[in-house]
Amino acid sequence: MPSLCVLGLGYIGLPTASIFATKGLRVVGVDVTPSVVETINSGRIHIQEPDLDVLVRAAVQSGNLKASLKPAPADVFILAVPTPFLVAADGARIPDLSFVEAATRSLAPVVAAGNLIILESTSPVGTTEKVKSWLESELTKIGRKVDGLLYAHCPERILPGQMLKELVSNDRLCGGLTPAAAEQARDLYATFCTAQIFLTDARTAELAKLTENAFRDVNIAFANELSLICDHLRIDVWELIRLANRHPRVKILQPGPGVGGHCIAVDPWFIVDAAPAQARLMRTAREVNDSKPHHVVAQVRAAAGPGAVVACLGLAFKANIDDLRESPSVEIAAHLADAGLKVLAVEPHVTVLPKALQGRVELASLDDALARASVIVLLVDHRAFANLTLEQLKGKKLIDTRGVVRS
Ligand code: SAJ
Repeated sequence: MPSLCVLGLGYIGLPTASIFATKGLRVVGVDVTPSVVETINSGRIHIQEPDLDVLVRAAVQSGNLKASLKPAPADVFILAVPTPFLVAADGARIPDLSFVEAATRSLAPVVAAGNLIILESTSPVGTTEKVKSWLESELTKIGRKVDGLLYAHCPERILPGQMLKELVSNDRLCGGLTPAAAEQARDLYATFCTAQIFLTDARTAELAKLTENAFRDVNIAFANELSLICDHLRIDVWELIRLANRHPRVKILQPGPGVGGHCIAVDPWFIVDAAPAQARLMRTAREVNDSKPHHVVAQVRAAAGPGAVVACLGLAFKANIDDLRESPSVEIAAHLADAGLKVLAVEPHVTVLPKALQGRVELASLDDALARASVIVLLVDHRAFANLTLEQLKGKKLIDTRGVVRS
């Protein structure tokens, strides 16, 4: 069995490294943050995902997973570091590949002939080719010559909240810079992946991953745009979508307070950056989704008198998870506090508010918030809010961005 070195122990790298380790491969997981390395080596985790703690504990206890600050020699290297974007002065979103470049260059002292280097990070088209040229230039710099390196892009498609299930059961793409690289990557993932593994070239795999998230973003934007149209025309958008979806070929998604998370709100920009003249629909979808939190803030401000108490139900970026990063709900709560309203946040999945809200917003229980607030803004369709009724909210103003509260 090949040995592995996984660079980046976040939401993708940690489950991936751990599942390989539990299948008997020897894995060194690398992270630049000392506390992450210590936490994992003690069999604990620094991120939240159902059952990930059990998997990581099993991987560490088996002796097959070791975390380290520095890469170690291995047969296969997997890059699973973040690929965010930077906002330029003119507002353009520019992919930030600095983490991928740094991780790639860090491999130069340890790679050996015939090693396979897999880029798992969601990346703009052409990044796998860049990985090759960064590594080659770093090898030249340190005076090493390493033959026969193979490169592939194998994007991750797992859904936060169901990662461990989807890691095993989702179909995978292996895009090689050469067919041999794609084949080797396929053989590796077949260790744990029970679904189909499709081979392609690296550029197609890169664009396929971006396309999947752009597709979802455009579809969510359609639903969000409908919600704006319905607000304008005083039509119930939930009823409208329910009825339109009775058509056999119509499947409209659900509107919400905006699109959060680290993928769908980011990846379409990589396509827009690469093909700005062509990617008109994707750019507009991003703009529609990014504007939705401002629409919600305007609705709440119109409903709330000066100094009113507003209850924000949910802060996570989507239902039934505790991930508050890049969450439109957090953005909305912050804007409402800025507007001088007293904001109570109800988020059953956390015990501490994110920094952006600390000292400005009060974390409250659902009962407390419902008793004190005159305006209720439902932001996340958590199971904890599923039984709310209009009767319970009598006398209060309700802005239900997820269509949860029923009569
Ligand atoms: N949302 C809506 N309405 C909907 C569906 C979603 O407003 O009908 C919102 C959610 O509330 C959330 C955002 O969109 O704020 C994104 O949520 P999501 O569940 O659609 O997706 P993510 O970001 O959790 O995970 C996505 C997935 N991609 C696709 O479904 C195409 C996942 O498979 C990817 O692996 C992941 O991005 C990633 O890492 O790229």
